[in-house]
Amino acid sequence: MADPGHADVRRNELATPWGRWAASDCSVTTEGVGKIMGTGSDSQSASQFPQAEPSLGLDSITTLIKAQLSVNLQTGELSGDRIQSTVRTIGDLEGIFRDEEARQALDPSTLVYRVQAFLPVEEGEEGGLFWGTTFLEPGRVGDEYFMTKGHYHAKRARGEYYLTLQGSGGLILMDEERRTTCEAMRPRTLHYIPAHTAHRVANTGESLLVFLACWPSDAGHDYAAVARQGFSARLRKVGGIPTLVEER
Ligand code: S6P
Ligand code: ZN
Repeated sequence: MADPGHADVRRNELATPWGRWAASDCSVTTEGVGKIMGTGSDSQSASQFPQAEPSLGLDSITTLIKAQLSVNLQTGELSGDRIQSTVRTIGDLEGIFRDEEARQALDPSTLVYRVQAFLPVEEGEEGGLFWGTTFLEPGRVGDEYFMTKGHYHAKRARGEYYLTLQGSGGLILMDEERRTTCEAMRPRTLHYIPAHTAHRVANTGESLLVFLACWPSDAGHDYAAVARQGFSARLRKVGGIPTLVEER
């Protein structure tokens, strides 16, 4: 079974326009955080970074800041204060998929994804960080996988991290020159979304795709730019295989 305490950083699976990231392959541990927060009786002082112990089970992490957040690391579910929930159904996603007729043929109440976002400071405030979980259902509209709307950050000079918990999918990235690439998502892949980059996720599997995200509180979301022109490529099922197909 997957060790929930480690997150792999692998950007060498698919080509990216950001050469400096292509060679990285390292890991981030969350076990130290769990140990400090979880037991309370640990003899190590907070200033010592605890050694990772692969045997240590970690089900959730909890913040110590004023607004409380708990993250269930098995399911991705957030609980605590200041959590905002958003739901997107097939009926909400007009103009997002390539095959609008196929979208209209589906029940508009079909759930495509929901997002929980922990907003410990006001949206737009400089210097804070938001944390969220996206739960993206499996399914297709025509040959295109269920996916998020996709956005640039309103402040273009803002990046983001995604960490996959469950399922499989593709993180579709498009820079401001409209060059689109895709990174494979699977449990424990960590994805760095550079500034100035539109991002959306497609679920290419048969089960729920769950990923965590962390982004600056003043980033904002620009959906309009994506709605106007879309991405320059779409993730479609071609010959049974998820394929990034350029738009003509
Ligand atoms: C926020 C972050 C995610 C998305 C979520 C839904 O910056 O990228 O939390 O909001 O995955 O996607 P979208 O494109 O509908 O906001
Ligand atoms: Zn974002």
